[in-house]
Formats: sequence, C-alpha cells, structure tokens
Amino acid sequence: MKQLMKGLALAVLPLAVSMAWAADVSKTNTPSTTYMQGGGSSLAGVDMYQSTDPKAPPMTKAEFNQGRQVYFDRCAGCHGVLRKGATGKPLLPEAMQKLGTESLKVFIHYGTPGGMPGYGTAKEMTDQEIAVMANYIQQPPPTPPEWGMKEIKASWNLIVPLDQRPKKQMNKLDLQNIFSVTLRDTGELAIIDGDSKKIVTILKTGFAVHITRFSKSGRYLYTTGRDGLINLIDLWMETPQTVATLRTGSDARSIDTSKYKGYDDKIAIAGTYWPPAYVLMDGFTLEPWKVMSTRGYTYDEQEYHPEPRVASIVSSHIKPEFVVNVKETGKILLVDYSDIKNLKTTEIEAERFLHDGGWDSSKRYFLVAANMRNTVSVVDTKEGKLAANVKVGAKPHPGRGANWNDSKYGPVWATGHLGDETIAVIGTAPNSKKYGKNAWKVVRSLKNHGNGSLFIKTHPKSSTLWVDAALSPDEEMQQSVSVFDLKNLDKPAKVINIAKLAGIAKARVTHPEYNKAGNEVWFSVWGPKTGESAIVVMDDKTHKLKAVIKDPRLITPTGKFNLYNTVHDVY
Ligand code: DHE
Repeated sequence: MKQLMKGLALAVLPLAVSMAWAADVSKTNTPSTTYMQGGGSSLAGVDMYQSTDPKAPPMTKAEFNQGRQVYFDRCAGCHGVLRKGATGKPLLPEAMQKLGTESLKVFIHYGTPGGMPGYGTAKEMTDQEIAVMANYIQQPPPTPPEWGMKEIKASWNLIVPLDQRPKKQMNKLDLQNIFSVTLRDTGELAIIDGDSKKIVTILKTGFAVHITRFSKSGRYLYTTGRDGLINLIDLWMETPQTVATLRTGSDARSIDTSKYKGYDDKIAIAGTYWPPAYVLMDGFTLEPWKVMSTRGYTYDEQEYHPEPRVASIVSSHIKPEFVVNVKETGKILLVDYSDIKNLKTTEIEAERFLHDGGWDSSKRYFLVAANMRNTVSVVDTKEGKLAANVKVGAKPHPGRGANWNDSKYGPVWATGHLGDETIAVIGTAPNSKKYGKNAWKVVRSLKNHGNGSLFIKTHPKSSTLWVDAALSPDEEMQQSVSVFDLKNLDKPAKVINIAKLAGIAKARVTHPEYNKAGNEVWFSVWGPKTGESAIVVMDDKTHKLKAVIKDPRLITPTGKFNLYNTVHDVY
C-alpha cells in the first residue's frame, strides 16, 4: 500500500487513515463526488478508436466501451480527456501499468487523500465497473473526434430570426433583477423574478448546464451545457425562450459576450474543453464566425500539450477584449475582437491549471485561480501584462471572488480555498499612494468555517462577506455559511446553517448571489437529484431569513446569476 501511495506521489497515509477519509467522502457523496467527477461529458457516448497495447491487460470491445463511458462520465473533468492530468493526477498508461490492476482497484474503490472520491465506498461504481476502470486506464487514451467549423456550423439552429423577435419588451419583468438558476442534473435553467421570487419559466438547455452570462443590454441570456450546447434566450419575449442554439464542441464550461462600448450584445465567445478551443460568434444569432485552437506549449516547461482546455472567460469593460484563460498551458489570452478577420491576441505567461476568477473593483485587473499551484494570477488588462502571481492557500476557488474597501488595507479582492479553511484577502490598488504597498499581497487571512469552499460574495452596498464550504467533508459545514462583518474583520465569522433554515436535511449550500439592490443574498440548497432542494434568500443586513423558494421543478440548483450584477461584474 505504501509503495502504491508513493507511486502516485500522494501524501503517504496509512491505509486506515486513507480508508477513514474515503468513508468520510462516501458518507456525504452526491455533490462532492459530482464536483470531482464534473457533470460528465457528452463524449461518453462517442465511439472512439480502441487501441491494443501488448503491455496493457486485454479488454474486450464491450469492456473498453464501458470503460470509456465511465471515464468520460466521471473522470475526464479532473484528469483530462487525454488523461494528462489537471485537477486530478495524470493517468498515463506507462505509470498505470507500473502500478498494476490490483493497486488501481484500491484507489478507485477508496479514493485518495488528494480529493478523489472513493467510487466503491460511495457505491457509485460496482466491483465490476471498478475492475473495468482499473484495466481501462492502463490502455492508451482514445482520442475523441475533432469538431471543426463544418460541424459547428451544421449544429447551428436559428429558431427565431432577428426580424421575427419582439421590438420591445413584451413582459412586465424587472429584467435587471432576474436570476438565472442552473438546474444542473436536469439540464435546465430556471428564470426567477428577483422581486416576487416566483419562477417565470424553466427552459431546456445543454447537458449538466454550467454557467449563465447576459448580453450588455440585458436583453439576451447565454448559457452553455457541458456538452458545448449554447442556448441564446430572448428575455423580451412574453415568456423568455430560446431563439438560437449552437454546439461549439463536445465538452465545455465557459461563455461571455462583448461589453466594450459600441459592441453591446454584438459578439459572443464560448470556450471548450474538447476540442480545446474558443469560438467567436454573432451575439444576436449565434452564427459561428471563427474557431481558434488553444493547443500549444506550456508557459513554463514549453512542452507541447494536446489538450489545453479553455477555463474561465471574462469580457473587458475598458477595451474590446475577451480574457481567455487556458488551463493546461497556464496562458491568459487577451483576444481583441475589434477586427475578427485579423485577430490580434496577447499571450500572457501566468501559471498552470487556470480555473475561475473575477475583476478587481476598478475592472482593470483580472484575478484568476491557478488552483493546483496555490496561486492567484493577476493580469493588468490595460497594459496587457501579468501584474503578479500571488501565492495563496491550498487550491484557491473564488468563483468571481469578492471586492471591498478594507478599513485598513484599502481596495481588496478575496478568494476561499478548496483545500484549506483560509480566505486570502489580496490588495488590489497598486497605483494608490496610501494602499499601493499592499498590492498583490495577501494582507489578511480569514478563517472560514470549513474547507471545501467553492464561492465567496459581497456587494458594494453591503458590509457583509458570505462564504460557503459546500465541499467540506463535514455535513454541518457543507450546509452552513460564514458571515463576516467587513467593518470588523478581527471578529470571527458568525456561522449560519442555511439548509436548516430551508428545512432540508440532506443538501449542500453554495453560490451566494446578491440581488440588484445589494440588500438580499440568495443561496442554493443543492440536494440530490431525487431529493429536495431550495433557494434561500437572506437579508444582507440582519442576516435573517427572508424567503425560501421551493418548487418540485427546482432540481439540483447550483449557480445563480443576477442579471444586473453579472452584466456589470458587481461582486
Ligand atoms: Fe464549475 C464556473 C469548470 C464543477 C459550479 N466552472 C466555472 C468555470 C469553469 C468551471 C472553467 C468558469 C467559467 C467562466 O467564468 O467563464 N467546474 C468546472 C470544472 O472543470 C469542474 C471542476 C468539473 C467538471 O467536470 O465540470 C466544475 N462547477 C462544478 C460543479 O460541480 C459545480 C459546483 C456545480 C455545477 O453546477 O456543476 C460548479 N462553476 C460552477 C458555477 C460557476 C462555475 C456556479 C460560476 C461561478 C460564478 O459566480 O461565475
């Protein structure tokens, strides 16, 4: 066992500890397991070449297909399509063959202290499936089919052309205060009226839908499924509905639209995990214009990587540019969309395994987590340069992060961490006489109520900071949030169990999101697919419960996106 641990370069833990840890994970399974395994990938159903390596254990075609299906459903999100590793370790054949079938079975069954769930202990895989997977990862990884402009164009469906859309808003919704809520496991999103807190409509989207972004004018909603299916939704219709769809690839996580003045609503961009690329398209119709590969060399070792996936994308307010974060090469691309035919991109060396991030309050600096390197990379988008790589805690995961004006340190941005209980608060005003010396330094380290934090949020009108711990192994912690008083950060946080307020026993609480006014904060109470879920609305000032939104159609709510705050990057 010891040798096995060493082989995978994991912390050397005795079997008992490792098993206790695995049992902990299994107790709490659904969302933690689903985070690590992602929402699955539509590549699971795609036929791929089956290779025969004489050193790998023999597999029948049926077993190989089963392994491929399970791998893309559960493993590819972390280990990569080509198994070169990212959030999870590389699983390349030579190293796997060295470990051997029996050892691999133990890992898959019990999980690892590095965060991999125990698929056997969690009863997410049968012994037969575990045996197939142990053999499968010793085979050379099959390469999924490419998806070029021909396939992208063929997938385009313009359901309602521009001239058949309403000329004015046909409903009475206060669109600036609507929330788009991801219903992860049903591949749907719910549009909820922020004022009445009633569900306006539920719309079908892509598989395990991931995020929502809105057009600058606030008329259009864009969402991407993990299968790369984009829905363009017109919010001016009597009941908002999808007016166009496009498939940009077969595995995807990010989307955004042009925000620079003069480009309102005009251009959309989507990033894909497979094939690794980004696609520029018409913001009104989704007609695809250009696909750009992100394959290339890692920024540090300059080693060729066949699968540098596009993680977060944000849209600049100060230039006609998209900021595209390429996970595996550790490069940040500033894509100038003012001339798409003669596309200019600035390629910035940042840090590896870039993931999620947000703007500082001036919207000049973009801060992004390189979570496997315990770093936040900061890009100065005005100068087109890396401003700093800031060392933070274990596996930063900010979502978009949180900005406030700290009484002691001036303008700051903060992130929580997946791997520890700290919250890193970073100074963000390099040009300030008073606070410049704090820039790109961790000026405070706050203590969250648990590790496994996914999201953190405040609002310019608020003096409260809300932080979740949705992936903590402890059930009480998963259901609770830390509430910090920004005027007195020396005081420890108050901890509130949000799931209890909703009367739900089995769920994780995640993704705080403010309403437009900044006086309410909404949480997802993320239950299992077959159990109860809810949205809980808290009063930001009193920290008291304001409303619980429950509906049998609200299945596995995760991300929530307030239109005004998303368009204006208020966080
Ligand atoms: Fe996410 C944002 C990738 C699992 C909820 N997630 C992002 C972004 C990326 C990403 C690249 C940034 C998008 C942007 O800003 O353009 N997420 C991944 C994964 O690769 C990962 C780890 C595994 C997978 O295979 O998908 C993963 N994510 C999850 C979940 O399991 C979560 C918790 C629940 C769910 O809905 O699937 C989840 N991710 C979110 C949310 C955001 C997000 C809510 C948007 C945060 C925001 O406030 O903008």
